[in-house]
Amino acid sequence: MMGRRRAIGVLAGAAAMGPGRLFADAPTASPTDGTLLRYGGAPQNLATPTGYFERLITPTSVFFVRSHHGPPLLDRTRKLSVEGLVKNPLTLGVDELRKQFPEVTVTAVLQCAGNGRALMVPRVPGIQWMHGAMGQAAFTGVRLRDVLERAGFDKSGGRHVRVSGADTSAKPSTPDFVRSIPIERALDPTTIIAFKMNGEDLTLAHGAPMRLIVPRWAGDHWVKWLTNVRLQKEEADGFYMQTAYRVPIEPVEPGATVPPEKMRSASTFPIKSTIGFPLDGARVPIGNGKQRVVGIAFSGEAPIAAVEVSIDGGKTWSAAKLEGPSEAGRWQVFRHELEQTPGRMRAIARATDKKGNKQPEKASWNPSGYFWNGWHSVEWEVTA
Ligand SMILES: Nc1nc2c(c(=O)[nH]1)N[C@H]1C(S)=C(S)[C@@H](COP(=O)(O)O)O[C@H]1N2
Ligand SMILES: [Mo]
Repeated sequence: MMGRRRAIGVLAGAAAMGPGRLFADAPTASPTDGTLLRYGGAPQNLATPTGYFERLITPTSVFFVRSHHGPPLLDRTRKLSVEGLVKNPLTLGVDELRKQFPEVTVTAVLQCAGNGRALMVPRVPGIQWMHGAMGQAAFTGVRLRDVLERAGFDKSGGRHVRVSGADTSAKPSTPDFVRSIPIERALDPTTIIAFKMNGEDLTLAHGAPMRLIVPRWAGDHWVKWLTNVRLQKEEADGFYMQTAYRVPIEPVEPGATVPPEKMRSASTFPIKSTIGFPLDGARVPIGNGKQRVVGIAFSGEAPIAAVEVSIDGGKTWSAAKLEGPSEAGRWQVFRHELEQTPGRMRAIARATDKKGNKQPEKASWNPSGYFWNGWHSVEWEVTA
């Protein structure tokens, strides 16, 4: 078995080389032994190994991490201020949130917009994530709507909720991570200020003491180490809102340059499925001839309707069984049993949601490599 340090080295190398030499799916580099996969040498960009994408909840210890600047100090008493176009500005710690508002738990996919960027052709700059910049967890907290209502928000003037956290950049030239969400999204009952993940207090890497949860929308909206919520007229200024995390309004040719006015904020993530078992490159004994293909599927637009699996390169497809609650922004596990024969086998998965969105064979290219959602396939070797 390849050790953790070796796997890290291979991934850092893969990131430097770009598509064509991708190792993150190799079974030895994608263990399920409780380690995360480190990208580009940065300790705060950690991927969940693909082998975990066969269960409904991703354990927190192997849940991917993406932090632009690294975490601030751990301070569980840090307060959140709610201000701007509100009648009663508030200052709240986790204790006040728990005492003053009803607690809710939302199970949702947290996915970085750049997940799968390494698979974009032509290559685009940025962290070369393969499949592991996503996970699903149960988040517990209070509704942002309830907090805004308590603050007496101005419904006519306040159109955007600006959110920022306690992390700061080590380099003065790099801006802080500041985002905003439109008021409609802030009032959505699934948008919550969370202080727990999978039943435990939030860990520092995932935003302790509190973070924003914006189900169905990409991870960049899910601000960690939340310290400030400000209702204002305009979208937030700054690099992370006005330059980064933007996608073309209309599809563009691969490799195209897209002017800023033809871009919009990357919000709802598209339909996708990923196979977690078997791992790409595995060698498996034939056994009784049965093999299972297991993975996860989700869409930010609608609940999943079906996942199909093909073992003949996409000529014929069979419906897989779905497990778990069916909701937009929440993943279900799919499971399919097939007959395996000695030699090389390849399985492809594709998903459809209840609005009729179909996972495309090839993802649509965009300059930042966001929302890769092409068909995922794995190859394994069956030994007699
Ligand atoms: N304050 C703050 N919040 C942040 C970030 C950050 O750098 N700083 N990164 C965002 C991005 S781009 C993603 S994908 C998610 C990742 O959440 P996780 O590390 O808990 O998986 O956090 C988001 N929230
Ligand atoms: Mo992200």
